[in-house]
Amino acid sequence: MEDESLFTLLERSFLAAGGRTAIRSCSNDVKISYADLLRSACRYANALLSLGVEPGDRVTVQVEKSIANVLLYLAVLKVGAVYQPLNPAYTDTEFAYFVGDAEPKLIVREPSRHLDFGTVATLDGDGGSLTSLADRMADSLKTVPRASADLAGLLYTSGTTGQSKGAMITHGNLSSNAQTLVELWGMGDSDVLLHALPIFHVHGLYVALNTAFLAGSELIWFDRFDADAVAAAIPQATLMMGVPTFYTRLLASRNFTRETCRNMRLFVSGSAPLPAEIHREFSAHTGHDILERYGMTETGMIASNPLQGKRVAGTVGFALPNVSLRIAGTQPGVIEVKGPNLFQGYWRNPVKTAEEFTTDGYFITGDIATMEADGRLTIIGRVKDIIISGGFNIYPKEIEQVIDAIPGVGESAVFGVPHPDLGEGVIAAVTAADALASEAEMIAGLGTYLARFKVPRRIFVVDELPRNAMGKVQKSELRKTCATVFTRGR
Ligand code: MCA
Ligand code: AMP
Repeated sequence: MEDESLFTLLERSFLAAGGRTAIRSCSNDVKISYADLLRSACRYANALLSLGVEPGDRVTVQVEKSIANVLLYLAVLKVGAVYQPLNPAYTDTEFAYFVGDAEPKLIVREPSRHLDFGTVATLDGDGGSLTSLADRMADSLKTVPRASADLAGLLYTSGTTGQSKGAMITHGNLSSNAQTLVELWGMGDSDVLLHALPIFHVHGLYVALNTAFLAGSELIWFDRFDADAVAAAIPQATLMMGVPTFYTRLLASRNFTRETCRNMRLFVSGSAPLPAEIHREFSAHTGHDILERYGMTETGMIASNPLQGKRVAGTVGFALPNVSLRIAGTQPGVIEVKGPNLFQGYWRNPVKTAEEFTTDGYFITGDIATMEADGRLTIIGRVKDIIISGGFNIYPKEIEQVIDAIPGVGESAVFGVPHPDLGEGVIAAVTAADALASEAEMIAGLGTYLARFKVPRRIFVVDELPRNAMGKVQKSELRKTCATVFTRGR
């Protein structure tokens, strides 16, 4: 079998880069060369083998961002297992669902979390049982060969039902998308990528890490995004990838000037719509036109503004070279895509998988767009009921189910409204069937079950939810009523 493992592809560039710096952390003093990255990844891979992890096994990882986490990611690829990253903000209730669904061979969590979920190793920035084990292992290992269609990742994403589904992502998906983006964005070994995104989602994990590693670029590493700290490091960077909130916050940072960006080659934005006014303000402030691109967990990257040529504010550019993209029916319509970037379907969920594909094999994105004659795409909305807040997707249905279980609540509607920092902020409207706790108490209570970023920042009690003639709740009406909740006084 020809080896089509993503690790094998990346290893070639690790070997070529040798002693050059792979990652330099600004969050602590760690600096690691490509040669050391490879050796350490082998140690973690040997540790996984010693814990009984076999090809195809899921490894569930819920830890804070760290370089050790990167080593673990690479190790999972190397042994042919399936990497399942989870947001550390998820509560134990949320975590239990993912573990129950993915049935991992190994769970890796922070030492401070509950560890009674099966075979668990611990990992955090300072070490943990997995690091101790890896330290005792050999620093070489033959990569387990993989076929293009073999799974490399299981990334959970939700739908309108509110139930999260695991998107099965293959080695072929990741290799093709990374190669395409490196080429498209002109990435190379002289690039220095400022990395401040979380690495439990496609953007920070696959788009940023895989491309930088493939190109042999250096990474300037932040465990989390802090606008002032990032602005202070930008003069050392040539490239940055971020969600729109990064750019809004950088513009508000006093440290961020045109001079700060003197060595920068490219700013990339994605995961949520970049407001056209932020794009323009950023251009005026720095002289750089942010390159906006568009993608999904299920598809990797789909479209991008050009490196050379006009980057138009409010548009996501053109389909990537090997991605076939069309608008269903008349314009504006839903974007459908096909290509080597397309996932294999939802984990153990053939019914849901079938629903999301057309009969001729296109994936139905749920994003509504218009396409110009030259192929330029402008996303104008979504048919799916999701909120994107600071680049995190939030599924109203999931939250409504938890709110409806609060004593005294009749029914609820969760929706997003404009938020100056996060793009959209989460709001709930509830009816009272009985005596209700205060807004603050309800918000605090929801945090027991739901990750804090999902919890509505405001909960309004209403007499009844607006409905159309079919009895469907009119969230557009609620959005209109609450449109200025977060922007008032700006
Ligand atoms: C944190 N909080 C949030 C968010 N992040 N609330 C709503 N939306 C958020 N995104 C809440 C916390 O729960 C906490 O609430 C309070 O804000 C402060 O938390 P902190 O961690 O200090 O927040 P922060 O550091 O300011 O984080 C904001 C952030 C971060 C930097 C925008 O959310 C972030 O890095 N977002 C990137 C998301 C991302 O990578 N998306 C890619 C998805 P409390 O005070 O109540 O406890 S991949 C994707 O979409 C596709 C494939 C694509 O195209 O890329
Ligand atoms: P996720 O489920 O986290 O993969 O999020 C994918 C969704 O994020 C897409 O279906 C879009 O709705 C949205 N998205 C990603 N990039 C952009 C963008 N540049 N503009 C508008 N929406 C985007």
